[in-house]
Amino acid sequence: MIASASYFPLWERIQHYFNLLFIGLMIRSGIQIIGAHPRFYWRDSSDPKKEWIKFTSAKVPKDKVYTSMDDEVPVSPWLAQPGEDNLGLGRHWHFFVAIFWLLNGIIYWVLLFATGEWSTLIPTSWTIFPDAWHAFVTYITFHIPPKSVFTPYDPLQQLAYAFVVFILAPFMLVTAAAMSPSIEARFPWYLKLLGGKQSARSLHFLGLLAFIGFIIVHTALVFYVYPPDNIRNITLGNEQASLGLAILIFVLGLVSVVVVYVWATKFTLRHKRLMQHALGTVVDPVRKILLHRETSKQHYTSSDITPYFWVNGRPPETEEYRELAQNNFLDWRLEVCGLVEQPLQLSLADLRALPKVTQLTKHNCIQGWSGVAEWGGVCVSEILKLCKPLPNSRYLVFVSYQKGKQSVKPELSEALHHTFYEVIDMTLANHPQTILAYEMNGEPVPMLHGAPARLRVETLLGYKMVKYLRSIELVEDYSHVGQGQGGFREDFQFYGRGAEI
Ligand SMILES: Nc1nc2c(c(=O)[nH]1)N[C@H]1C(S)=C(S)[C@@H](COP(=O)(O)O)O[C@H]1N2
Ligand SMILES: [Mo]
Repeated sequence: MIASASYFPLWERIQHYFNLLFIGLMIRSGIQIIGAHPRFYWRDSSDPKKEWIKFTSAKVPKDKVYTSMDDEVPVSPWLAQPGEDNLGLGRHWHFFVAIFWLLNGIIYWVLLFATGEWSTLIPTSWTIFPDAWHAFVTYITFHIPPKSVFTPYDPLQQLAYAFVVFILAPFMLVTAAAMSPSIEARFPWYLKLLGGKQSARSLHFLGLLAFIGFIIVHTALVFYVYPPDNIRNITLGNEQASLGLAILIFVLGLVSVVVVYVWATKFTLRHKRLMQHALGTVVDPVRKILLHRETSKQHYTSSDITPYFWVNGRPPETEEYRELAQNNFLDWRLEVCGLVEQPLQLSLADLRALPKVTQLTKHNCIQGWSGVAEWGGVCVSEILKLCKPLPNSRYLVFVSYQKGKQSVKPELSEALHHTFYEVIDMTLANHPQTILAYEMNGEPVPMLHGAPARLRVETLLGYKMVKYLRSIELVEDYSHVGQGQGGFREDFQFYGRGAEI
């Protein structure tokens, strides 16, 4: 037993506090994200018949169009950050906090090894296992080990902490990275290692459960086993410290965490656009530097094609589109306009006459589902060669025949009348697997999946891949388009500006 030395240095106590603050936000925003597609699978087909667990009572109807957005479940703001059906903002929070949680973790690791504190966590003798078993039996039979066992942790505690710090936390990062469409597209082998997108997502979820389980047991034991000493250690770092002061700091610490959580939730729900921008200011540069330039190296095989492929976004309900469809899209013209030397009106036959590419790729919806299909069409770079962008053109605005219509909530009623569009920049437009697809799995693109042509950008999330294409406009700046956020989903659902994660 160490006599009175300060077991827990100040840096460790401060980092413990920040870890608590961050992990709660990570869990709450994670729950928000789960609500957007409350089903888990092991296979990338995301076939609801093959889910292994779900958090919705909804059944997927067979007789009508049921989109993945219809399947979303709103989550109470008491649980999720920020709550309701705010997937976009929940993701902003998740990535924003993840950056700081990771930084906190890295500093912690460095200090652990720099100060020799590591020896309190990393076992150096095999006897840790029988000793930990012994401790387990002690606790499970509602006994408390003698004080002398804690140096400063008991063997079971030491193993559990080492597991969380050196295995569980890195595991969350590894499985998280495998869910980014750009990482999947650029390093398909990495995704394979984890058994695919849905397997990575399921493993990430199991990691969440492990974290929650750990937090519950950890907190329970703090209050069950020598609580006054624990509260002194957590706050003041040693067991000789004043208990009154320790309790005061402890309570203030917890209250401050609750205040931050309540503020973060209320403020985000009240100022969605502001928070979309504020959190994006931190997340966007990181995402852009790491992922924006990665190109897709996906080459799945036809045996990977998933028979089940969720739909998101219904076919346009206008007379104009109905007539085009009735006539097999013979009269359809894709307009290419804006800052170009040569404006174009391309028929389907024109598109088919251009060099054709086919690609077998994985589609990743922001909500969490995935599917593999073969897409056939023409590279967007070919279109750019034809229309000759002017030097000041920087973005491509892909406009749909469809009006965004996915919610009947009053706050989104504005969205009912807005044309679906999404913007990508020249870098993405010139990626080799950025195509206008007019075929899916060897057939003309089916109505539900975007007939007669839709965009495919294989390093991005699905929401960028506009279906039912009407036109492509080249612009220097997109702040005048829609609500100016770079797309329908960014405008009305507060999704991130980039779609690489
Ligand atoms: N016009 C239009 N395009 C759209 C959407 C939409 O609602 N309308 N949804 C997007 C989203 S969020 C996804 S995930 C994919 C879904 O493509 P799918 O319906 O072919 O599966 O289309 C994208 N393109
Ligand atoms: Mo999506």
